[in-house]
Amino acid sequence: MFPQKSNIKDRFNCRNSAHHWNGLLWLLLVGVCFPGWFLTPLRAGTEEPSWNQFRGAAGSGVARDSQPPTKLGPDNLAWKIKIPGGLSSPITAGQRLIITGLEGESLVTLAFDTTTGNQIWRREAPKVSLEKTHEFGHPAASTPCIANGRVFVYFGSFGLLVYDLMDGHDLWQKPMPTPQSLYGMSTSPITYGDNLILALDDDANLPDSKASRSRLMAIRQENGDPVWEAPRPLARSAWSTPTVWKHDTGEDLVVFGSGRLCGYDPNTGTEKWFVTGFAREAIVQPVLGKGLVFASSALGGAPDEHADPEPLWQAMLQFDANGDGRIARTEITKYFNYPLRAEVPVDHPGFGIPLPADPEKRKERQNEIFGWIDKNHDGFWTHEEFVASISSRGNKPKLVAVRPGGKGDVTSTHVEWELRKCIPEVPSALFYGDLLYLVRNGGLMTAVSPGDGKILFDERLNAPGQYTASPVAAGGHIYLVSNPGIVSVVKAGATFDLRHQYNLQEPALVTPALDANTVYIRSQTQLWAFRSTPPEARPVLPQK
Ligand SMILES: [Ca+2]
Ligand SMILES: [Ca+2]
Repeated sequence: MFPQKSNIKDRFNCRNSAHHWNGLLWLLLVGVCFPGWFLTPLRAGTEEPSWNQFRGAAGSGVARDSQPPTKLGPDNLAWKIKIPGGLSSPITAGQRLIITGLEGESLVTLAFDTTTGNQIWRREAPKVSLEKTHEFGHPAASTPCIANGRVFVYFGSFGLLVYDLMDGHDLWQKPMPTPQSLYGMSTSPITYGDNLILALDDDANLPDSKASRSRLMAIRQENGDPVWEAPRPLARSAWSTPTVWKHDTGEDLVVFGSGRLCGYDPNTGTEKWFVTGFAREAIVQPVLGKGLVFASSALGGAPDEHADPEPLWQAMLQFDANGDGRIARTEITKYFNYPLRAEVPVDHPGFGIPLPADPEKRKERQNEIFGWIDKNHDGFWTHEEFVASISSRGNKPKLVAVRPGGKGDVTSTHVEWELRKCIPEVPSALFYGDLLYLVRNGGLMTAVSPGDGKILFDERLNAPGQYTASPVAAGGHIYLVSNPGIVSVVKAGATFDLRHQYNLQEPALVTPALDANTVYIRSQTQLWAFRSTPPEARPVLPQK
């Protein structure tokens, strides 16, 4: 009942053949005058997916042969449409753009025409109870992916749904138990050959076991049949998306989990190597460049190994009800917590680690947290105890660069270099034009030399606030989006060069998508398409 793969391909080819004839004539006329334009328009209409998964093709965050606008504004806003809420990124293939979201209680997948912004199809996931998510999460946080005319959608609340890219009809679906996750699921499926790869890290244990239910799986894209499944018994909930690493000695599937970066054989799921010493919260996607793989963690967004504990202590003193400069066990109230982010109010869920909603369990957890710092068990947190605890905290922020070819624990053998400051919490790094770029809370952008970890610059974007979206790049420019909704455009290079900023005037937490000439940005309620002038609309310059 479902169209065969070949039919889907035929439909693509028919659609594109006319385009190719027109395009060929056009290229003969125009390409002679402007050879630099040759590649861009041709790729725009081909069936090659342009930004087909989280952070684009191969998860690089980079669109090759692409020239999106370097200034965003009403002049190049091709369209803007109202969309349901969600934290998944837009993805594109040819003329289709896909997003997921939550409309009322319905998990939806929407397809738009990239040229016009018109909706082409809309599908609702079967009704399921929605997974509980932290304020930092969302039931539609995983980015779908596209391969061979199919759209693969993962919702933590349901499992996998697969639709036809052109008309949205059902191809197959695979309900899966919702993993138990501190913030809610956000990992995204990726494509590998004819398979789909999905990492489901989980806080729940296997039956009658202390090992976690976490698993990594490869599934056939055509029909959902399992290819292999690898247990990850040590892994607890995580929010990262795997990366396929092609290197000199083969291919690794790199999976970042709680405290550990692992390399697997992507054809069998056999674990090959791992690096330890990360914080418990694994969020960023592993990034490739210069023959290395990069991954980082920063608990609570503290970017620096030598973070100042004073702002955290000052925040904690809000619990010092009797003003004696100590926090007593009897001063534990509803929001008492181990502080992570001094810049948000104590009643904000981001202030500390996630706490159970159930009052009894919450109290139990808070008492446990109290014990972490009250080392002498006298029933008080003193300033001295607090500072000592923060300073000696393990798993400090770090970014590592790993060489390929290792076996087993390669922490001491294959780590090329480590960086202990300027580490982002949520945004993945970006490798572009031979440099590694980072952006972190507060609007600080860092360029790092990928060969040795040397910091080339660490500069303010003058767009403060938290950063959740990962930076993306095309046409020699890097696009960075702050949670308050400021888009910064920075020229790529070893010297900081902020070129342009645009205020979306509403929060934006989602990694943008790029195609040949457009940057697509999802803000809280809108999807924006900023498009550079197509070459055919530009004035024809006299030939030299
Ligand atoms: Ca007190
Ligand atoms: Ca004490």
